[in-house]
Amino acid sequence: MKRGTEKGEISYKCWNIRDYSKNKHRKVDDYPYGGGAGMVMTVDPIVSCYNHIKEAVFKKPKVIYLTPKGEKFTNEMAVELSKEDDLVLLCGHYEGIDQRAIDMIVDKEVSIGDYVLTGGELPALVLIDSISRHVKGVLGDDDSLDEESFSDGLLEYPHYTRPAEYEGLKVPEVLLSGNHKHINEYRKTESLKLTLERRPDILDISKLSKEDIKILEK
Ligand code: 6GU
Repeated sequence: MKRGTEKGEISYKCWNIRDYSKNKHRKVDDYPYGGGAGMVMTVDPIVSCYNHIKEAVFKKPKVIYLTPKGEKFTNEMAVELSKEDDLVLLCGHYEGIDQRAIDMIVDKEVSIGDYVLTGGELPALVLIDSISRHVKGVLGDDDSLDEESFSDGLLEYPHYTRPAEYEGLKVPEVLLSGNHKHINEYRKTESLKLTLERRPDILDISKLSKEDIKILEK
């Protein structure tokens, strides 16, 4: 983030919705119509804040509302969103925000997974990190964008670096062999085995070769 910011490739800014409350106590929530537990964020401070933000950008920014009921965030989504000029990440709190704020300004509702957090702030940071690394100038020379986990639909194989032996634990022999055919086979096998064991839900059998199937049958 620091590198991308210094290069001028990305920038980010925080707005506090409370600053847009017209209430003397800077109140931004109220009881839900129809009753029920918890509080709901009111529509006006959100829309006023959005209108203020819109003045600062060239064209209409894409507005993403972070909510546990949103569409599940994926790496694919990160790549798509990295192509946008401006993104507004709207963080809900309490039980949620007034539906009219969503209807008026939100383009997409996004969740980062099946668990409940107290607010959208941490999910917003997750999106910022994941989206930014697809913007040129953000990753350094030693960082890698080829997302082996996910881009080929398999989890990544295990990595090793020096020393070749640590407290009796050795790096697999094949990685020291210099035989790239064998190294690639070893890595593919480890990726396939790990994906089957840990994430069978992402293993797309129709995309596997005969050789891959043989490995998994072992
Ligand atoms: Cl985007 N918001 C909240 N509050 N909880 C979540 C979430 C978002 N994604 C997963 N859990």
